[in-house]
Formats: sequence, structure tokens, C-alpha cells
Amino acid sequence: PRRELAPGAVHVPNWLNMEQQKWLVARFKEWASGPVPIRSAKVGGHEMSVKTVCLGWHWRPYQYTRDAVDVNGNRVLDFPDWMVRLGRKALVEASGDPHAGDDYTPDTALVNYYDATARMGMHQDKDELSKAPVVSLSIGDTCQFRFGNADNRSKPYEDISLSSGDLFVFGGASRFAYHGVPRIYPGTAPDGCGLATGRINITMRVTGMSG
Ligand code: MD5
Ligand code: FE
Repeated sequence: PRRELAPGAVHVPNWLNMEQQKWLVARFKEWASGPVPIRSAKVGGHEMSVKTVCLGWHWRPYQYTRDAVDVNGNRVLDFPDWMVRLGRKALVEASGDPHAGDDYTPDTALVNYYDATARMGMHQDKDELSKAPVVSLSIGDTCQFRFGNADNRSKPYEDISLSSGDLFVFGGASRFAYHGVPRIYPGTAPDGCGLATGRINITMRVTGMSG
């Protein structure tokens, strides 16, 4: 069952089964301790409460690079082919159109980790040069997700819960909507998802970068 909150913004609860969630958590643990360890990015001198590890391209506020110059200078891990296929499947699922994923080739994933107190303020995702959809997968604790409008960070917005296994696709007019994560609900992760505490969010994107 999918729900379109606004044109292009589609929520598919419980899309990933428990086995997939557990497998992705195991991959997350490898990425987090890989060549570029997971870290809090700095925005205007302040560390974000969310920690991020990247695949394909390294993100820091306002910029994508191959090398993590703000961490340790190492090159980020490649974007895996299986994740391209998963991203395509996600677009098919969210739209109901079996061809919706045909031209979609995400080249970066920002993998965010939220502990019980982490938050993400209202913002737009504008560091990508492409307006291709963002595919978001949630695992672990449920969060309050705030989906806003494209004009400003305040009302109108809608608050929804994103739980372990949920898929959200942000495309079309919703691609540049303001959004944030006001809170995490600690201790709400299902037994068996493989994450003892906190929330993981995998977001696939098309950077529009070359090289
Ligand atoms: C998260 N991450 O739950 C979210 C999932 C980020 C971020 O916001 O920037 O890392 S991605 C949510 C998103 C992406 C693009 C558009 C919209 C939401 N939207 O229009 O609401 O950690
Ligand atoms: Fe965002």
C-alpha cells in the first residue's frame, strides 16, 4: 500500500522485509568502519547531530567530492551495483509503473545514523546537479519526519512516522521540498532488524557530477 503525500512524494510502509533490513544493517556496519569512517558533518562550524557515511560520492555541506577531504582524505567506497537495482525497484514500487526505474542510475548514497537525540532541521537538498528522485530507506527506530513545502521551512507541513523497512521516494515537485527529522522514538526498532539502537536512513541520489 503506497500513499502519495504530494505530487511525487510517495510513502511505502514496510517495503523491506526483515531479512533485507538485517542485511542492510550489516552492510552499514562495514561502511561505517570503512576507508572513510562515519562522522558528523560540520555546517557553519557546528557539528550535525546526525552522522553520515557516503558511497559513490562524498558529501559535505554544499559539495560532493570523490575524496573525503574534511575527514581523512580517503576516497569513498564505490556505489554498489546492487544498490542501483534496489533504487530502480523502489521507483517501480512507488509509482506502479514497471518502467519507472529504467533511466534511474543513482551514483551516491548518504547513509545517515540518528541516535536517540539526533535531529535534522528543515532544509532542502540542493547539492545535486540533477533533479532525479531521491530514494529513502529507513531501518531501526521510528522517526517523526516532517514533509514541508518548496517555498519556506515553516508551515504548511505534514508530520508522518517513518518506521523500519519504510520506503519514501521524493521526486517531481517534491524533490525540492523542505524536510526534516524533528525526533527519533527510541526503543521502537523491531527485534530482528539488526540495529540495537538508533535509526539508519539510506538516501540514494543522482549527483549529476561527472568523473
Ligand atoms: C533522513 N535525510 O531521514 C533524510 C531522508 C538528508 C535527509 O534529509 O538530507 O540526508 S532524505 C529526505 C528527502 C530528500 C529529498 C527531498 C525530500 C526529502 N523532500 O522533499 O521532503 O535522514
Ligand atoms: Fe535532506
